[in-house]
Amino acid sequence: MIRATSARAIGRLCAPGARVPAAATTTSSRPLSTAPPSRSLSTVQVTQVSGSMPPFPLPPLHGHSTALPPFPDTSDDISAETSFHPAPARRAPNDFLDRERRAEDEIGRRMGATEASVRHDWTKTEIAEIFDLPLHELLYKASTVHRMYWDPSEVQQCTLLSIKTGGCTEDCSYCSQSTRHKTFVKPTPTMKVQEVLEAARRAKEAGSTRFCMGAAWRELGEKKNAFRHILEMVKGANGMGMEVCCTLGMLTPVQAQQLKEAGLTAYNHNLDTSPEHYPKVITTRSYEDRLQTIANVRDAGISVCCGGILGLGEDESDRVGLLHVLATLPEHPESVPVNALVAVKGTRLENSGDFDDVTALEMVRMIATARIIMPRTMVRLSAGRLSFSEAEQFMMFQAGANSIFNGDKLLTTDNPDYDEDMNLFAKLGLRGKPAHAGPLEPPAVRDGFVEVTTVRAKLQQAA
Ligand code: SAM
Ligand code: DTB
Ligand code: SF4
Repeated sequence: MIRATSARAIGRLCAPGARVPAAATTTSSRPLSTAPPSRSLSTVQVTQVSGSMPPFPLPPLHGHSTALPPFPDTSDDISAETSFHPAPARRAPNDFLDRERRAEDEIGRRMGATEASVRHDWTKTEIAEIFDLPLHELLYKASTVHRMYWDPSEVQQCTLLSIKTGGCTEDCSYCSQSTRHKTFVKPTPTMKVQEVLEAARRAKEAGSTRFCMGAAWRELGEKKNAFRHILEMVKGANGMGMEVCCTLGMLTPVQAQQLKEAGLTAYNHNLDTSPEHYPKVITTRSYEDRLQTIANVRDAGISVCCGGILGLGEDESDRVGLLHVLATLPEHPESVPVNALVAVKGTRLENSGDFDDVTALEMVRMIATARIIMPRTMVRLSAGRLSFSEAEQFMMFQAGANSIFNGDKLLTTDNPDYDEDMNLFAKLGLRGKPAHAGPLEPPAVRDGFVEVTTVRAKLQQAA
């Protein structure tokens, strides 16, 4: 099933390089296995689900592993009916850090021959070995890892609104909003609070659960008045029951804290590409500047949304380089947007004409690698969807993408119509993720197909 040359990459997805969580040195109060008998591996419900397929090659249970459900029942769990299974589905807590804490006892997961874990010590070579797998193996692997950590039928829908468009002093070579480029974008003043909240209400009615406000700024800086209004927007959209995200450029620690207090869920701040390629794309700020804002956001307890763009003239080693930076951050981002360059007329990249268009297969390779090395992260299929067919987008969902931007506009460029996306969801059997609800328990976990190895079980085995 796995090529001999790729066995090293596959076999090392979790231990021995796996980060041993803090819980390894402490005594966790979590029971070794909270699985009710019907969930344990020994009941093997394979025959029920596999139908005409050959028996699922479940390994015998060893002393160090247990089918531990990672979604313990708690008062903040939200139940939801699923269309495919009679039992009510359970959800993890919505807070990303809360989910991470609950999983701190976990070393890794296995389903069939596929192993995965949340690691922070990836080397570039290991990531490159995964990235370079034959596409059929990579897709199979990513799809399996996706099912070990997520319910693949659930896709988050986010809506973008540009609350301050154009006139940006940065020189990002791809951007329609930079003053260095003569594009169709006309600089406009910051939108009024009420206008923004009206847009949030419309987004909510259209089924979006995360509302993302973007501003064409290098940094929030000393824009005190605008910031006061933004805090009101965050509070207002949060009060409507939406998750709220902002992307306003660089932030100080104090500004991040104020946004957190106003109810901000996530902050988008992309690294765009590898540290090596970055100076060829942007010269007016450094990679280090971006990492500093990401740290400020993380320290304020806001979920980090950080990803990049394919099509900036980078080569594959830059794509691996970006993934390496993301996967070795102190915490994996809550979400990683993968954008395909929207080549806007008048921008430096549109004019260069040097680069080929990003293909769907390149997107699949990037998304699949992100899914495997950051299994608990939401991977967002972001800008560029208009240039991909439904079948191509389907491949991207199969590769592990579980979030999109919906609505017919991104910030300044077009996105598929809302109705088109709803048709696509219906055709693919996908459904939107509710707001303020954690991810659904993966059916593969619920049905006992995923073996979860925990620190406690390992310690017990050693005793
Ligand atoms: N000014 C803020 C900043 O740069 O962080 C926030 C807005 S900025 C437009 C948000 C992100 O959109 C960028 O970091 C970039 O990754 C992405 N983006 C911008 N223009 C794009 C384009 N033409 N194609 C694909 N992604 C783009
Ligand atoms: C992200 O990674 N992609 C979104 C969001 N974060 C802010 C932005 C895409 C912008 C595409 C170009 C435009 O519409 O101006
Ligand atoms: Fe400005 Fe952001 Fe566009 Fe760069 S990406 S020019 S910082 S709006």
